[in-house]
Amino acid sequence: MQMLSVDEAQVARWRGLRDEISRAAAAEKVSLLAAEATRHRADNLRTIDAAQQGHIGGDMSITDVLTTLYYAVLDIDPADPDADGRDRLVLSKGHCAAALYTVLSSCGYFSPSELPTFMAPLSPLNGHPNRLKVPGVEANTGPLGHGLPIATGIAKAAKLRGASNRVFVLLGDGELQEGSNWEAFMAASHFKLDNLVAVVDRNRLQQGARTEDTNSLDPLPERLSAFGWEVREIDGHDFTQLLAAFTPSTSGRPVAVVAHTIKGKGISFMEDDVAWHHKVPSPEQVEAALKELV
Ligand SMILES: Cc1ncc(C[n+]2csc(CCOP(=O)(O)OP(=O)(O)O)c2C)c(N)n1
Ligand SMILES: [Mg+2]
Repeated sequence: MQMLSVDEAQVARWRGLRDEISRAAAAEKVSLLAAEATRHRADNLRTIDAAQQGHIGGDMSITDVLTTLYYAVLDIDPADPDADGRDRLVLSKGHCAAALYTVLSSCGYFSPSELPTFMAPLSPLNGHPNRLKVPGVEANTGPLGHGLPIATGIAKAAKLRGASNRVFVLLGDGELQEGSNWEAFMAASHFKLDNLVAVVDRNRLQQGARTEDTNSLDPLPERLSAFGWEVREIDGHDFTQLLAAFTPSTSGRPVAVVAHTIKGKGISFMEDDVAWHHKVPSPEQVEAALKELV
């Protein structure tokens, strides 16, 4: 198996852009993040096109969340992916690995030139992320319902060590039908893990149907609040709201960000259509989508 290594030029670009975003006035911050997210959507689409496999709908719904975290929130160094005390992002909805790989490579954890190997035999860029193969990946995920329990453990370990890093976990909404999440919600509030942030990608679609027609989650904010979490409900495609939602806990409790999103966001014919959970676009559809994105 080939090994992935840091791409210094990409890291330099990431550092420059991240600095610019941190110094920019509010409106400029939003437009820099939006432009970067659009680039990520196009690269993600090309990755799925090269592989002829993937989960494009769920990738598009988390692109703005991931872009905000990696370009404006997480305390990380892509040139030193195992640094002690780094913030962590666990992608619990591991089927959306291509979205994570796109953003990690843009930060320079590895070269974006690796993206076309997504899901090819012997490529480390598997259909679901593996922390032993891909720098920047913090947990092996894919079987839904594991990321929050893992992130809860990482956050508890940080507390035990007196470390001040934060732990973020990105979950699907259909994924919340797995009971393991609710054990972790309970444990995290019991342990007062105010260093833990669970972002729910509330796109209201799961693999083959709407969440509310399958096993309803509403009233989701109230349920999370009843489990002892500080709940922040936002538009998950609004960068101003995303930046505000990722500020540290003010309550001493773990934070749940319910991010209302659109599956397929940014590609008009894919938006809010369950068919695009893991359908692969035709060459004509790729061309049409890229016209909307670039
Ligand atoms: C335990 C488990 N059961 C089933 C699957 C198959 N599966 C992959 S994605 C998915 C739907 C997930 O829906 P959601 O969490 O809402 O994700 P998104 O809408 O973001 O794609 C399912 C059932 C799985 N990966 N793990
Ligand atoms: Mg969903």
